[in-house]
Amino acid sequence: MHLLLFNPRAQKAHRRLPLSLLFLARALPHEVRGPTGRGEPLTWEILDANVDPRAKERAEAAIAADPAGTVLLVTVMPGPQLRQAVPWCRHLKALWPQVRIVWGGYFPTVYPEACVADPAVDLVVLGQGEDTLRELVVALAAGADPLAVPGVAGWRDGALRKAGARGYKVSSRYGDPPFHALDMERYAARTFLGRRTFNHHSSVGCPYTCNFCAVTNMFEGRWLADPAADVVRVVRRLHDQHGADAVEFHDNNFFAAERRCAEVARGLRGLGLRWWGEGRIDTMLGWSDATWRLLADSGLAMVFYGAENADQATLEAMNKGGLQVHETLELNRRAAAFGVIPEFSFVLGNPVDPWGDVEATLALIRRLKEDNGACEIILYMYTPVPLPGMYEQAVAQGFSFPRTLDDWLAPPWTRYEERRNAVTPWHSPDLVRRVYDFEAVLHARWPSVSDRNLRPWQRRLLRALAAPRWQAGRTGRPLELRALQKLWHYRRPEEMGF
Ligand code: B12
Repeated sequence: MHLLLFNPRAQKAHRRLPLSLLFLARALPHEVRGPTGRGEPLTWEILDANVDPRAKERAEAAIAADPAGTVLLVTVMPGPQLRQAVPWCRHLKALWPQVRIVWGGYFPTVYPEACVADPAVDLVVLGQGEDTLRELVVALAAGADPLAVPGVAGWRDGALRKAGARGYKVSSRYGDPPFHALDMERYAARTFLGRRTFNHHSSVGCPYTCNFCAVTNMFEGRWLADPAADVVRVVRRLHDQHGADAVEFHDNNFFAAERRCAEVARGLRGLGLRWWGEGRIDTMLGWSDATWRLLADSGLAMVFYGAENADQATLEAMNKGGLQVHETLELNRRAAAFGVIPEFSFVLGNPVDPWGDVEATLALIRRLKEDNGACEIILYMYTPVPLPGMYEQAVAQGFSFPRTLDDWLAPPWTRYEERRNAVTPWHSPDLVRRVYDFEAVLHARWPSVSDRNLRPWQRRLLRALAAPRWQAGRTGRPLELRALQKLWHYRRPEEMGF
């Protein structure tokens, strides 16, 4: 049996290690048993359309060689990956009906029914995939029922059928990622952090249950972290063997435990790395000066924080775990004192009082910039995820999710999960324009450090042109700024990040 672990193309300019697939490969057996009990070798390869323009062709050649003996494993995020995966998998199924196609990752985990209802997808794996995939390939090879494997879902008798739930494990227990399976040179990315940036993921889940976040659907408040020693070992490998000078930790919440982070920082100190991760404002505000200094000394350059909103009632409606608006202001000053850039992400236009929270949040952003011009701002429009809380209010206002993959591919929905467009009944075009006009002025007045295209003189010019608008709070229709941003291919931080 041969497994094709496939990463569909995401957006342009994202050369990041396909960790979902690399991690899955850690748990695969070398051999499986066929229906008669005879052992046969299990082989696998990772094909990544983000770095290899011929990835699809290679997959098709492998399937054509042995359709019944090949399993195509596709990792799917909403947006561009979904747009690629759906027509391609349908095409493959039409050509080679015997090939088995299994999807996993965030999209199938959150919306399994839409996936397995489509004839292009045989099965989906829900949540953490290592154990499930290992047991699934054993079942498939033996001709056993795959829907008896916990963590697998499929379509039976016209309905979604889920096997039992699967527990979660500390990720590093499956071993280190098999970097040898990839051409690592292709992943050494130039970013504002460094010339050779690699990514790692050192924990599973998140201890919080914010009701607007897809991670909650997947992990329901569980957080299992790799021990600091395992994190340091992998990063040192990236540094020593692959020349990393910067690391992005893609964990949902890297900074959830002070002791672990301090230990990681101790282990990274002296390597000359610059690094980035996601954390919570209230958690890190409570950390000692000694830990902050250690983090800064180890090369921590920027931390992504979900500040979400300036309206306290909205934060509560989001189940944001007790975060107070004033803590965002305090953290902004604290991070500045240690030379760490805070990158604040906001979720605007919630169904409770969309105009109220937008105006309050834009005012907060002005204060944050006045206190610390280096802070970075990321703006998203609120889009529901199917979790109790604001989602119910959204449904009451007429919101409903697509039911099929074709619906997901219809124009407003493809952009929906990118959190930019208004397909929600409570986002009026005026509200969306208010936010994006403000954003254009904000990014001209304070161009993001993560954009590596802009030259210093271009930054100066944008800043000077935007200054009168910013000072007067006159952000309506900034056509001249937009034109320059477009001309110079300015990239907003959320286009560069995650
Ligand atoms: C890296 C990343 C990206 C990179 C992708 C790089 C790449 N190589 O493809 C980039 C920057 C391109 C990206 C873009 C976007 N992303 Co993104 N991204 C992430 C991030 C930070 C890490 C993903 C990761 O590698 N995790 C580590 C691996 C090990 O975990 P995993 O992916 O969950 O994989 C495990 C299981 O899911 C499962 N599994 C996964 N795939 C498969 C496949 C098979 C066959 C099987 C059996 C199992 C399986 O097994 C794996 C091992 O246990 C996650 C958040 C996070 N921390 O996970 C968001 C996240 C996945 N992204 C998200 C979104 C929404 C996007 C965007 C659509 C928009 C945006 N603004 O964020 C864009 C567009 C995506 C696209 N399709 O182009 C959401 C998904 C929400 C949802 N409802 O599905 C997440 C969860 C962030 C969030 N909190 O909202 N992203």
